[in-house]
Amino acid sequence: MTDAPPRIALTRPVSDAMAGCELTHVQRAPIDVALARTQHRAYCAALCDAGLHVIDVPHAPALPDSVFVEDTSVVLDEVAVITRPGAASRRGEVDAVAELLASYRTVVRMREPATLDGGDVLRIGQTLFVGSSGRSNAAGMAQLLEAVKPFGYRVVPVPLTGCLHLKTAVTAVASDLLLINPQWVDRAVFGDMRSVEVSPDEPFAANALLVEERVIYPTDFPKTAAAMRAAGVRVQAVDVSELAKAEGGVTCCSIIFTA
Ligand code: CIR
Repeated sequence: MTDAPPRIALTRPVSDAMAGCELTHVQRAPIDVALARTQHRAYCAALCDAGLHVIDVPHAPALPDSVFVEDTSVVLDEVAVITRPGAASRRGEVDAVAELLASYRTVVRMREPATLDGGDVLRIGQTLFVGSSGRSNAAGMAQLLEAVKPFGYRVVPVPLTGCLHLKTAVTAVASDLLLINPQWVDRAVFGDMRSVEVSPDEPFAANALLVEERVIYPTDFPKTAAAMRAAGVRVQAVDVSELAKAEGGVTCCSIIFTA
């Protein structure tokens, strides 16, 4: 019998410059960087607890948003696509991630004029739903399709209003269950998949991280957490309040794949 290949989570430490992060739909509020680091460590511990092997991308103290590694790549079993992030201030984040991913996958890099953030990409089976956000453009989607089509994936652009990324509006919390804010994305895009709606007074609650049969989920959204539990989802709560001030959620802080 051979051992299953390890499941890996790439993460990146909180930057010293995090207070200078990009913000689009969130008002700037003071960020306690020390507390953000403590919360990020607890998040990494939750990933370890789920059985993932956590590997740090080298610290980038001068890149404010570098903790949000998700945006730098789209990693599938067959290929890793390195994005060209929509915010110019974030383009320096990709090289270190590409270098690490090259140990595990063939790496394909997006080129100008493409822009795309990994936070806009929701994979359901062989479909990559991609948010038509302020960060991801048509050239980005075309280059993503070019990279993944040989492996049988399709790319479906998804209109989005009122939030930063597609996965701010919708994530998968089980293989056949979505968590969605219907104010920001049209549920019909996802066909007849079942869904749990966020509580109307918790609009940012649709970003959940499904890992190994559990969902890592912010403590900030108790009503939506209760609705997920009622639907049979195992919820593991983590406090990520300081990361939320930088407009980040729980999917943003890791890149998860099988080695
Ligand atoms: C940004 O605006 O790019 C960061 N402050 C937040 C990125 C969050 N990433 C994500 O949702 N995937």
